[in-house]
Amino acid sequence: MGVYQVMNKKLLTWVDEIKTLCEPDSVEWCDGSQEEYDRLCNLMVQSGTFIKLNEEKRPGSYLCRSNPADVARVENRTFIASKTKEEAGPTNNWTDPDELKRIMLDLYKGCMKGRTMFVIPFSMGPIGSSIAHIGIEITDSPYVVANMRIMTRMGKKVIDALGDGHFVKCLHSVGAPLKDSEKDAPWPCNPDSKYISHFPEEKMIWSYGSGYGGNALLGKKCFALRIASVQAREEGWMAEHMLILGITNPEGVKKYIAAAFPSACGKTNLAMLIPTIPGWKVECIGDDIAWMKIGEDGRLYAINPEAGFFGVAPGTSMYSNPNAMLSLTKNSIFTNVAQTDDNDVWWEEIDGDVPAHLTDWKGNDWTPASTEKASHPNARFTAPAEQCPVIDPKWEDPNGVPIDAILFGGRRPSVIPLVNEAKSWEHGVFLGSVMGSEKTAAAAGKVGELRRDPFAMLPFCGYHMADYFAHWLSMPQRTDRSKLPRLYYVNWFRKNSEGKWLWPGYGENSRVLKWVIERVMNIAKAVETPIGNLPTVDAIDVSGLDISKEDMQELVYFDKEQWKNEAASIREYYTMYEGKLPKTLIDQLDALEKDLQK
Ligand code: TSX
Ligand code: MN
Repeated sequence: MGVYQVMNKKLLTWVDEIKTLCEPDSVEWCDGSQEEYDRLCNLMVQSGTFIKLNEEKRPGSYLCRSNPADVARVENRTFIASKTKEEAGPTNNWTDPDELKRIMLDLYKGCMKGRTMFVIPFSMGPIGSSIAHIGIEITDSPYVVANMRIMTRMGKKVIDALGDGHFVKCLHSVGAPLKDSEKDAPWPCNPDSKYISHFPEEKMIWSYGSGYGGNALLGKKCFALRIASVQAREEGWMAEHMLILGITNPEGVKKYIAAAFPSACGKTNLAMLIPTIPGWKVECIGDDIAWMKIGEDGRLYAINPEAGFFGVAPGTSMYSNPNAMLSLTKNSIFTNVAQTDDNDVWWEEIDGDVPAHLTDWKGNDWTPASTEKASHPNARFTAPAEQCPVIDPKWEDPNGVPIDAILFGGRRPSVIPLVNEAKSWEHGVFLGSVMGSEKTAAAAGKVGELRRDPFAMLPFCGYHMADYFAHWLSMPQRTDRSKLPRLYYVNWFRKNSEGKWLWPGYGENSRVLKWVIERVMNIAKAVETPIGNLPTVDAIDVSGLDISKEDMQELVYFDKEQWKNEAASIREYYTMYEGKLPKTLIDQLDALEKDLQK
């Protein structure tokens, strides 16, 4: 338990205020120590929230099963409570901030009865970095404390760095007060009432009712994306839903790339990919979020505001992502995965044979004959970034790393080539604004339906998406445009007419990264087309790869007629932004349509 001095008056007042409102049994200031972490994990083992995994197989690690009604981010309960609906824009749920506060203050009243209220000081980004920011999360969930210790820099050192300075107020409650002597649930939450609320003007987050992931670990999506995107716009920097990787060629030249993908495109896999081309190396700075600021030399510098990976477990294997598998061999938390009979973890598509018996994510017996999945499709691992075998030596550099290229991508079985270089910054912003994926699973919407997810920020932009486009477009006014990264659109998911993947993906994507950085170095070939600069058919290094010339031709091909349809679809999509869409983007679309007529 933290026994340390807190001098920040605003912080002390706020903690007092929340204590009076939520009426916890006790208050603990988290110091971030290993002892504190171990103590809380042991308490959760005793209470039935955590299962200690096999110490031989998975040292220092725990399994946790959530309430089946609390398994993912709840987008329809996520609110941007700006002063006006106009500021939140058409892509966000807006609610009047005063109204929302009235409702939530009522919910928060006495909501921590029978529980401990934890105060978590955390830094998003290396402590002391000029790109980093501090938050304080108040929560009644020890699960949140344990996860925040892996996902952020947390504890006393943050209080020391904060001094009298500014912090983002993050309030979280599982919304399940305990009556006298009532036994707690393993995963307390409020199945009836959930609110994930953002107050952009006040830079404040109020979350109620859920203990899961981005609903509860408020540093991640709520702060580092939704609130930070607002701060970034006000202050002239960028808060983006991007991985950051370093790539080194056989001559030892190193470049840094950031990349935005919607969900289910393998962002974490790309962030720590093992190149198949000899002599090339990829190192990981981060797998989810990039904060980027223009440095003194005019270049764009990026930090990973996080300190861990909160990754989707199902699908992760030594084939899809060996470095992720090696990151989670110890000191990790697993939520909603299956449990093996020797007390290790299991999930769909993990390496090896399917065990004859498992305990599934709901705690029930499972055999290969079961009709349900053993792990939940959104089951997660929480693993320290420093455990990644290819973590970049500069991943904690307070100055960040200079970004040479930014990739946008999505799952597009047709139309979109393997890689396409934007003609200019403005053209790249156009490409980012129209990116998206065709649906693969029928969670919501039809399979095959194209869902645009601009910059992969659709659920994460804290203000009007058209204003966000305008902010991107303003970057060349903030520096010499030649110093900005080059922008690319990639697509690992193109299929042939028989529905077979044209590109092998995974480690072979290093061949595309090679073309990208050789374009940056002005040594790779491209042809100018109406949609952007495409690799010539021989420009992508396919040495040692079993791929036909015809498939390669199809991968870098663009079809005029298909693109006329794509342009029409973009025009239709743009109507949702009505009068707010920057004219520059309409000009880009007009120019594309005109070029396609030639
Ligand atoms: O993560 C993926 N990446 C990026 C890797 C760095 N996935 C998995 C997506 C779900 C999270 C991919 N799936 C990728 C990819 O590049 N490509 C594909 C499609 C694909 C799947 C299997 C094969 C090929 C392509 N297998 C064979 O060709 C044998
Ligand atoms: Mn993400």
